[in-house]
Amino acid sequence: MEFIKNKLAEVLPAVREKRTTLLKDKGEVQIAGVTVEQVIGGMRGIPSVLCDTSSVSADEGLRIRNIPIMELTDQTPEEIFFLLVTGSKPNDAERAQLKTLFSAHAEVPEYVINVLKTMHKDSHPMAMLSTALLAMEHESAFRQAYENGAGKEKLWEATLEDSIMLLSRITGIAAAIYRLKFKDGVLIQPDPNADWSTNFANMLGISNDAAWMELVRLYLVLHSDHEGGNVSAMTGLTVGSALSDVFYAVSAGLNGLAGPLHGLANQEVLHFILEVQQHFNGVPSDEALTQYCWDRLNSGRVIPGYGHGVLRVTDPRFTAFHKFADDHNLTNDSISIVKAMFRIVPGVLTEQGKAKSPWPNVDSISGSLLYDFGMTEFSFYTVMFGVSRAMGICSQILFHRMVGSAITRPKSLTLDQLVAAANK
Ligand code: CMX
Repeated sequence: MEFIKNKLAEVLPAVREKRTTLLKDKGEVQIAGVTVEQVIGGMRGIPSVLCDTSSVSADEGLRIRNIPIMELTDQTPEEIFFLLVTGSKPNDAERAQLKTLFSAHAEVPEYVINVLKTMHKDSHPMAMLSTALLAMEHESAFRQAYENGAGKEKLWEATLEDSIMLLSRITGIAAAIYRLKFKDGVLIQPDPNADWSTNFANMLGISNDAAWMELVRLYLVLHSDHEGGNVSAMTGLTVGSALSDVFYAVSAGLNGLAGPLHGLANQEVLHFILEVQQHFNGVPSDEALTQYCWDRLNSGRVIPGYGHGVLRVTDPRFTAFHKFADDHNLTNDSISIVKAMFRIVPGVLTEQGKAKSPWPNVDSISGSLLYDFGMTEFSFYTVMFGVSRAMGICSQILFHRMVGSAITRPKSLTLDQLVAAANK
């Protein structure tokens, strides 16, 4: 980890200087106004969160450190983590050291496995993941450093140490959840010499197929970060801004990811697809699927996997997964239904006229790929998302520790105060 610490120490002065100068010289400049609709509508679109790791535009989608995600689909997740935290791609020497950054310390302590084993059999896999992270909080180097009186300038170092420990273990924790809840409970030990995603794919114990390894790698890359305003990142950042350590913060962020309008949508999509498959005893005609979607909308439910708070085009992460399905000739019913949905849902949502974006997001396809390789337990899908998203939340918190951000504290209004402000 020293090589990342050194790299961050190298970039730190310039980042701090940029932020301090901006604050000093332009702190009073107004960059946006806020409408009543935005206050009522989930703060949608208010530019108010600082996030250097990635950005999401309406017309293109995700860029990590200003590189379009479609140009990063061949990377390993460790390389993506390096890019997220340092702002540049690793050189050859750094890439060699990154290879086992997480796997070398991947073993999950026995007490964490015991916590998972004592949870109720009906606990959702996301509740198990979040609990396991919280259970490790007492090991936080950040908490220790803070209690020992480390100054604000130095706290990022312990945040990096915590982040690497959390990420090293999270794949083993996720695999343990999968094997305890859905398989025979026998855990597969990590190989300290394998890279992070290969290890994760192995520990799940689903397949040794090279394409499965490739899918898990791609999955961890595509879900890693999605700027700072989404529910999971924003929650993690808010908790972290109180100088809570990353075990508290990532656990909290994942609790937000577990909602059906956010990361749980991938579970909802598979549920929907299997419902369709069962209802029609296979893949329906486009006409029949169109009617099925209208019936769902008319009963007041959303079409999961479609629409987005920021994106107004097809999510490039959907495109990357779609390409994976094509490249690997995946043609089972669930993939065929995903493709049929892509043909018809944008038209249906446009005709309905409510959703600001009728296009698919990443969740509309990710689960079907996992399903195709034999991971049929779809309540686990958001855990796969969460393992990857932990990288983004940790990186964003690390950035804020590096520049010494303030505690998050927006102002709330009562409904009457809002009415009064609107009528001024
Ligand atoms: N199906 C049906 N209606 C939809 C819709 C969809 N897929 N997407 C949006 N709408 C509706 C909204 O429910 C809202 O209706 P009301 O005015 O009755 O409340 C209206 O269209 C306007 O919403 P919007 O401004 O377009 O979307 P929001 O920014 O409020 O919400 C999101 C974004 C993602 C929550 C919404 O598109 C949605 O519910 N999609 C389905 C769930 C989903 O796929 N979530 C995953 C997103 C990606 C992720 O975070 O993982």
